Amino acid sequence: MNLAHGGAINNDSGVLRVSGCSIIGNQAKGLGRGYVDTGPALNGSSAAGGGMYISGGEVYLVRTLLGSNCVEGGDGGSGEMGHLAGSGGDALGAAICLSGGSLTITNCAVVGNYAIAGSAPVASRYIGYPGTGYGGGLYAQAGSLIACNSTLSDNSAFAGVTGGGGFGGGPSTGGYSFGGALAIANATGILANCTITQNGAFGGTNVTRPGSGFGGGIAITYYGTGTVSLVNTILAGNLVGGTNFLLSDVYGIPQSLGHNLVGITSNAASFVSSDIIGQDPKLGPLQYNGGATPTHALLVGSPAIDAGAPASTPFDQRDQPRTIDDTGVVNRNGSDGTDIGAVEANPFLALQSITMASDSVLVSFPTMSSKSYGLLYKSGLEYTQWLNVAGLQPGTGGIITATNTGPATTNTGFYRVYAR
Ligand SMILES: [Ca+2]
Ligand SMILES: [Ca+2]
Repeated sequence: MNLAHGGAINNDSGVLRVSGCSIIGNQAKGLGRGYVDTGPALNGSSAAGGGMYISGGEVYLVRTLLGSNCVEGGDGGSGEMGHLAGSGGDALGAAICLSGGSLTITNCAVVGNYAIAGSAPVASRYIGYPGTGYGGGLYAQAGSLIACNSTLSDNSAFAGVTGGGGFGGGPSTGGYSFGGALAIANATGILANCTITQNGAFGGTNVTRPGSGFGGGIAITYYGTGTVSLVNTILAGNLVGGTNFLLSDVYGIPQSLGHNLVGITSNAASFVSSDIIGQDPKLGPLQYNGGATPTHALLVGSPAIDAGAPASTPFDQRDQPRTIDDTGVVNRNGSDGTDIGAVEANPFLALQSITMASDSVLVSFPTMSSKSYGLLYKSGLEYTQWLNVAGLQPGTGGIITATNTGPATTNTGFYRVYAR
């Protein structure tokens, strides 16, 4: 098969625990084919798991960033007249391909990964078929997947392109792709308190018949028997592309365990009354908002705030406290004040950490996006004035850090933060 498996890690048995790591910029690439002047053309090979391939055992990822990994199917070759052109190889799971065993992801970010299926030759005489892209972030072919307090953002699944054939072969169709963030085939998936946004599934280009993308966020492939269950999860702002670019968050029918926020779905009936359908989750940009991995903070007015079910963990993706019941927001749909998604908004102003870096002092605190924050400092508690340092900084919805330059050489220092 010449199947390329696992750009960085390949796990087929045993227990693997990965904590506090970055799995970045790895690649699994299938073999591409060129011209064959006698006999049939050759197919490009498939590739699986740009960052990690799991065929068995138990894998636990904690506080780990999976970023900019790529899985790429090989291009099909062309051959002499009278033979079909070769087909492009499939691309299976840009960050991780799970084909057996179990994968548990906690407090992780799966961001900026891309699956690119192989192309059929552009100038072939007879039809070659482009490869299919599965899972711009994760592809769960088989086995069991659990993701909790994690962000899947900016991942893309691209189908193979084809130029079609001449001489009666006719133009074939551009390829298909499934699941910009996550594709599920025969696996069982459970997503709890995850944020899945800004992912895309894109069909392959073709002059006359472009392919299609299915499920910009999550796709449950039509030929599989897999299921995915969602609770307290944001699934919004994802895209599919082919002939047109459209917002599309889920393809197939997920199982709702309640309290999800889903943007665009053609299967709204599969959701339950505590789910929020068709609303903008009001997310901040992907960035470090405290913690080991990047997140999308909740902006003020987000319908995800205080709309979740009681959480299964006492912390969010950033290891910040959960649940925080915002006294200024009425709890929705029977929520206890837990937020939907990977991040718990914190409206209560308090210093979170004070650390020294060279001669400066770094002071961190939680913020809301509607306010600006200032830092006050004095070197002793008596007979000195509070000094304004670091200027006013806009809140982001996450943890921000103000820098007091210079005073780390003094023995004592006191800090207060204020909002306005
Ligand atoms: Ca809350
Ligand atoms: Ca509340």
